Amino acid sequence: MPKSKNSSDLSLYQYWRSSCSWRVRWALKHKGIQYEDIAVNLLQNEQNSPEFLSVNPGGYVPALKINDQVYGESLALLEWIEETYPTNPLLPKSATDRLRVRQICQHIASGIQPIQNLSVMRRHSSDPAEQAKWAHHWIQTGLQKLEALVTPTAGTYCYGGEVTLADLCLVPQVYNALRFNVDMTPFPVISRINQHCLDLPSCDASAPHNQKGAP
Ligand SMILES: N[C@@H](CCC(=O)N[C@@H](CS)C(=O)NCC(=O)O)C(=O)O
Repeated sequence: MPKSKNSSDLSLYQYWRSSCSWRVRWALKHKGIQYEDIAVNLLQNEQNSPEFLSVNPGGYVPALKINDQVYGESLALLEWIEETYPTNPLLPKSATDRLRVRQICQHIASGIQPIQNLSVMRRHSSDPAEQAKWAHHWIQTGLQKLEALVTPTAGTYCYGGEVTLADLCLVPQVYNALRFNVDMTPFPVISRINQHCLDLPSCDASAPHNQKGAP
């Protein structure tokens, strides 16, 4: 694996409102890593342009250019960032604690977000109201399970008192929930964690409203 000796080696292809991009932006900010920001406009379908597909055949953001190679998949990128930049750790120390954090991440990144993704909504229906209904349903269902999952482990954050990768997945998913008017009242633990996270400078700096291209 190429070693990134300094932050100038990193360029992040991302979209301001993309929840998966927010995960990676937040990890980079949390660890104080500099990166070049390359905006990919999903509403203009730039993720499917020949130019973007030539760097990331997955056709998704985020993608991270590390020493001239481009890599996709936000959770894989988070793991790489954690391994390469261990200061301000985003995973707990013990293997079973890490397992729980990764379970929360996967619940969101594999179990909720993909079903409400743009391409899936578009495939489901061309009617924006029907798309929104679809996303609302899957996010609400996913958050019900997430509330049960994080309740036993939550402190200030998803897993005790330290920010972990689980929080980096949770907050952008709550952002999507609010976009699709999901009532957060039945999810007090998620809502509390979300609010604590939003108060963190690294979370705010990586939030959609602070990105290039945001209205
Ligand atoms: N599993 C991928 C999913 C990436 C993904 O779904 N990205 C969305 C934005 S959050 C995207 O690029 N959507 C474009 C599309 O659906 O065409 C990851 O975690 O990075």
